[in-house]
Amino acid sequence: MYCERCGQPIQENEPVCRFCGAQNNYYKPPTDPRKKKIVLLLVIFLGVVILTIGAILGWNALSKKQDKEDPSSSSVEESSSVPLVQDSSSQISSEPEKEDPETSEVKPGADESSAAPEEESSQPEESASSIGEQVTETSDSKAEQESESSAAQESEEESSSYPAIDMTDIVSTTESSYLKESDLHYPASSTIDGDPATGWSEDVSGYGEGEWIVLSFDGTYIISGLRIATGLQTDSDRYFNNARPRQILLTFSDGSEITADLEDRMGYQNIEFEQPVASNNLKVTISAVYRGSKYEDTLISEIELY
Ligand SMILES: [Ca+2]
Repeated sequence: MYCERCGQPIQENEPVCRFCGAQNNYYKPPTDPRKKKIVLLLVIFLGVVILTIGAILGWNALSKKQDKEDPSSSSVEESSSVPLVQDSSSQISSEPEKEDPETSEVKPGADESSAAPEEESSQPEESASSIGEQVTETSDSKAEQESESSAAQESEEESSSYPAIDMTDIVSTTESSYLKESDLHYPASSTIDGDPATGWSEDVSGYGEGEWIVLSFDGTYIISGLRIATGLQTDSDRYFNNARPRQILLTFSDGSEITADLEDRMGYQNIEFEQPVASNNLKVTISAVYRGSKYEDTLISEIELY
């Protein structure tokens, strides 16, 4: 470009001709670089805002379209409010010992369905199948509980259908060993003869821990407890001269066991069971003894079942 007055070459950003001082009619002031930067940032910001709005609108439109196309997504939300699912989580929490890795996943799954409904509707098929599994597991655990409770009921009915034990129901006795001294015998049958002056004495070396007697019945009866007279209760001298059981193990025909600790005194001691037991025999084993001051023979004079 040239000066209109003197014809010398001039630049666009020169306000006047540097040769003649005439005004440059084509003068364009240089743009501020800071303004350029601000404009650029504004453009970028606006672009980001427009893109974000567009993405949100597009996502909502897509979600609505899928909702209309697939009715199962709405049934998922309904399923999540089905009481069965809530039942399953409460049942699980009330029975921690039954909890296994599969059922323990039920609770978090139910939480997710209520906390993130949008995510669920975007994956309707997967969510629906997981709800289906929950319902199936719930019905399984309910069936288990029902069968358990019915088994417990049957067991109770079975127990209550047997009569209470009476001493006349004992038809035979056996023992692991018994003492015979000339004409004096100390068999297990002496524990049920109603005479405290006679009794069963084991006949092994030592104090007879592990020796036992069995009282057999003519059927199955309910035993609620027993009264026992330990040692030989003829008199105080014979009582303390011989050994007395300090602890006995009671074993029933179903294999269940009760351990009973005994006092070291003459007379009857009462052992009442926490739960009555149905059995067709009773095994009494010497677990521990109070030592005799003269002899190593451990005796039981009387046992009464009730
Ligand atoms: Ca006796």
